[in-house]
Amino acid sequence: MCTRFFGQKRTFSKFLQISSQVKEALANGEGVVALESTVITHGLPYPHNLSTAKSLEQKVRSSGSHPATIALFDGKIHVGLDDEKLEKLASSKTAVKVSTRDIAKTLIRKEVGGTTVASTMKIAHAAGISVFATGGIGGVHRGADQTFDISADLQELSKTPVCVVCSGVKSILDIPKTVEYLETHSVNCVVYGIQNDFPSFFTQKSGSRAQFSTEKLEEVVQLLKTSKSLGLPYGTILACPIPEKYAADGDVIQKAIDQAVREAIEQKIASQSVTPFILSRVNELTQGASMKTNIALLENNASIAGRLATELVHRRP
Ligand code: PSU
Repeated sequence: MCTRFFGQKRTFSKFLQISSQVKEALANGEGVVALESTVITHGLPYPHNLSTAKSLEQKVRSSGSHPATIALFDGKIHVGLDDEKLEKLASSKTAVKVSTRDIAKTLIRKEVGGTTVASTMKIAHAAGISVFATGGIGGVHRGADQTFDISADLQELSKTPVCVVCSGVKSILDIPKTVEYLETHSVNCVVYGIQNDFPSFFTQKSGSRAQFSTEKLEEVVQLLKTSKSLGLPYGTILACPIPEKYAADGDVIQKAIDQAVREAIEQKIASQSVTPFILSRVNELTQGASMKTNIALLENNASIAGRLATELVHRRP
C-alpha cells in the first residue's frame, strides 16, 4: 500500500468498495483512470448516458489503462462499476448529484449518487488513482460577485493532487475568473496542444491563457512527478481542446448557450441545478448537436487520460 495515501485511505476504507479489476491494476502498478458519474446521472439522457459510460471505459482500455468509474450506491463508495451497476446508475430516476460535501449525506441515506469532479477527485485520491477524465469542470459562475456561486470543483483542485483531463469549462461560466481562481490556488493548468489558450468546452479557445501548453504527454508526466516529489498538494488540469472536426458546430452551440443562460436567469434557476438545466436546454436548442459534440470530447479526453496514466506508471521520475 502506498503510504502517501494511507491517511486518506484509512478514513475512506470503511466505505470504499474497489472492484477486483481496479484493485489488481493498482497492485500491479498499471495505469488506472478515474471517470466521474454526474455526466451519467445528470449530464446525458438515458440511454445515451449508458452507451457513453461504456464507450469511455473502452477508450481508456484501448489506450492501455484500466477505467474506474466512481459512484455511490447502498451506503458505499464504488470505484470500478460492472455492467449491472452502470445500468442501475444510468437508468436511476432518483440519483442525486454528489459533490464533496454531499458524500456523507448520500452514504447515510443510501442514495444512488453521481459524483462530480470534486468528489471524484477526492475519492480517486483515497483509492490511489492519480489520473481522472471528464468533459468539463465546474468553475466560477457568471455574476459570482453577487451570488458567490463557485463550484466546489475548484476548491478540490486546490487541495487534491489528481490530474483532471478535461476540455476546460463551458462559456456558461465566467472563464477569465475561473482561470484566475485556479492560478490563485496554485493549480497547475496546462493546455494539451500548440496554443496556450484555455479551451471552452465546445470551442477550442476562450481567449484566456493557461499556465503553459505542451504537445508532449511526457512533459505532463514530468510535471506531475515533480509536483509529487516537491510534496505539493495541488491538483493539475490537463485541458484538451475539442478535436477540430467537432469544433465546427461550436458557433451554433455558443448561441444556444447564450440563450440558455438568459433563460436560467429569467427562471431563477440556482446553485447545483444551473449546469444540468443549461446542458439539457442547449441540447434541445441544437437538436442534439451539442450532445454529439459533448460525447466526442469526452471520448477524446478518456483516450488521452488512458495514455497519460500508462506513461505515468511506466516512466521513471
Ligand atoms: N460541466 C459540464 N458538464 C457536467 C458538469 C460540468 O460541461 O456534467 C458537471 C461535472 O460533474 C462538474 C459539475 O463537476 O457539473 C459541477 O457542478 P457544480 O457547478 O454544481 O459544482
